[in-house]
Amino acid sequence: MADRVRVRGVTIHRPIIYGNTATVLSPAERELSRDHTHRWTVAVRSAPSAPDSDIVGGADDLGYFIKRVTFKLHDTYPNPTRNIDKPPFEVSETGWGEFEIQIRITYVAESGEKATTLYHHLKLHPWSITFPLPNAPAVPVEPEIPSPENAAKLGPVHSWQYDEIVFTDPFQNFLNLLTSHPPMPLPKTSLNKKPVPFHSSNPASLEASLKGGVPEFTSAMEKDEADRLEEAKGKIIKEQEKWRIVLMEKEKELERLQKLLIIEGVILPNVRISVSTRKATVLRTSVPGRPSETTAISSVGG
Ligand code: SLL
Repeated sequence: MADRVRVRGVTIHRPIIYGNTATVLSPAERELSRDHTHRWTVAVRSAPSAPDSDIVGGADDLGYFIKRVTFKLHDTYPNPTRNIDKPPFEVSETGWGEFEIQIRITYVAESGEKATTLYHHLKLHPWSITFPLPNAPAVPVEPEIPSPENAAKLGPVHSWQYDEIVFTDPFQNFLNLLTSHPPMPLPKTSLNKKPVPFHSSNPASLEASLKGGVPEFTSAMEKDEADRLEEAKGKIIKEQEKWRIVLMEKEKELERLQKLLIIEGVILPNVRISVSTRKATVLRTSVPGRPSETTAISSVGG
């Protein structure tokens, strides 16, 4: 019974990745499989990759705490809800289009934890720069969907997201289960010089990923991401300061022009004969070097 006691104040997490790889079907395969153009695998895996493996992530078996992963595919697939009850938690298919996949992770019964739902946009087509890079024109550098021949040359497409499943106040027995399966730590840096998984927030990673190779998650990525966030924050503060000054100048300018309008007597037809116009006349006569305007104002005001 003591096992069913929650350990208050404790959080414990497990790093995972979820996402997909995709490759272009060969011309012969494309002949055979109707309109299908790609073979893809969507998966939930442990974050570190096994040494010398071409598989992204998956060094640890997650079956000790995950009971089932349900992948909800597009309705154009037969039996779109795919339940996977043992590792590897993945679905491989062929198809022609990208779509959103709902991924539902159910934990082992003794965890007493509610299921987690994640979403992944199945990516078939190579990453391209379709967003503005600093100092670059905001136009696509390459077509969004290359020909199958060109896509094949670029190699497999990878789209993976790192995440951490956090358990708060876990049951004692579940905590024991988790601590008896420590996750393999991420390597500090990429062991086989594999490029980091591409993310649009980090254009440099696109360049790296275009060199080919299998991406691998490393703990250095976390630091890099933190550095990028810090740098972005600094840029935003600078921009804010710049625009604050511009705003202040514009407000001063507005005030000046408003005064001028009053002086010119054109601010509102009914203002022309109002007291403010007379006041403006007084004001304007004190402005040196513009005597002709003073005359004009006087005649309006009068
Ligand atoms: C699109 N909104 O139009 C998306 C839908 C659906 C992709 C993509 C099914 C393959 C099959 C398949 O590839 N669906 O017919 O078995 O791009």
